[in-house]
Amino acid sequence: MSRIESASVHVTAPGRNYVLLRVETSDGVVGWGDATLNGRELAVASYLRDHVAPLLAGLDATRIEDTWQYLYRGSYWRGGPVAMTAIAAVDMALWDVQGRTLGVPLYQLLGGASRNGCLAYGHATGESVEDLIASVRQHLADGYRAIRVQSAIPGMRDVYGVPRGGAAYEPAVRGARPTEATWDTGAYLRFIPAMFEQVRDAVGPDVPLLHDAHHRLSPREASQLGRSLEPYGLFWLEDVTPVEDQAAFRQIRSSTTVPLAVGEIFSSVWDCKTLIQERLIDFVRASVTHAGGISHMRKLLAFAELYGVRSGMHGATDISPVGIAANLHLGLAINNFGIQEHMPHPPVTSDVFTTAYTFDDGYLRPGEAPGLGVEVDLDAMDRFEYQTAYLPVNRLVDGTVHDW
Ligand code: EZ4
Ligand code: CO
Repeated sequence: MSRIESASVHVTAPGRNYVLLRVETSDGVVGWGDATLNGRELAVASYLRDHVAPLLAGLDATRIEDTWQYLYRGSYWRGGPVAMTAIAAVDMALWDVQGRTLGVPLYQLLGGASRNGCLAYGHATGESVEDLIASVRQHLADGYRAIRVQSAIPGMRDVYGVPRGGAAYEPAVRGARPTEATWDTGAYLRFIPAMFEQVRDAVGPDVPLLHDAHHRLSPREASQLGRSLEPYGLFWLEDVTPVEDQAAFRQIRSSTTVPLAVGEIFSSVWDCKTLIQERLIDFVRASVTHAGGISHMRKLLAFAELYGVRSGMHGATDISPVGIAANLHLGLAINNFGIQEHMPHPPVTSDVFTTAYTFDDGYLRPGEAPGLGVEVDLDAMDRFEYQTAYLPVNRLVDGTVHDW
């Protein structure tokens, strides 16, 4: 029997902060799990280092479900992003070990491929609509078959998802405190329909376009935005309102037919049970890294399949290549895959991570390497020290704290 010999936590920062769990078995097989929770990285590192890793040594490495239940039910304090990200890392690492032990890519253990590749969407941004349209065209030239569009908004200093000076967008900012953004809902609601009109005019009706409202609207405002965007045939409108109150989506759903995606901050199926069961959304954005690993995401997406809700897993740069690989193996295997967010990591990331997954012709593919198919360079990790970094805090024009 293969036992867990050791479990160690690694914090590194090639381009941005990452937390990784490394599991090694008595047979000398190594598996990796992603434990990165943007802006709260060290809380998960401590949860793993202080409370989980010591419990893993000696367990049967093949008992993945049992270990998941042991950590979830066994902690008594179940759920929440910190615990569920920690459990996800253990789960991913054990599935990685299992795939490597058997010499098969993980998707083969999840039922095999259900498609040729995972349709990916890229992020087009612009400080003006003209720049945004140029960015959409560039993405099309790069092979993307679906594109998220975010642009600066006249009168607003900084807008979610839009970097200054054409730099690549990275949500977290290094520094001792979060940066502060200013938000004006009225200006946003007036501008976005006009933006979509111009983008659609420029690129034609066929390109699937997405947009992220990033939790800033009330249910009524979300309904208004959804309606105003119906003529432009969006693939999805994301995170229109904060989602602690799942019932709020009943109001939005009954007011607009725009396809809705939500859930990059979900920790488990309990955060979206009503949304799925009442068909209040079209895509669920939960990811393997933040929602309990492969074992839990499989159940969440199997439940979603019953109600015609498809996957749209979070894939921003704060999910490490290990977590992205996990999303891809699962996405390839399930029937109700929808789309995968693709925000390529900067080149420096590959100093630490070597991935078997590829992006080609608009599709991400997990590759055929055993397990998750991501190699992590232990020595290289030490060259990139953790630096405090936070997601921005958002305030209204009068200074009131708002949702970011
Ligand atoms: O806010 O990755 O759709 N993608 C997003 C991202 C998330 C960050 C959070 O860590 O909304 O920008
Ligand atoms: Co988002």
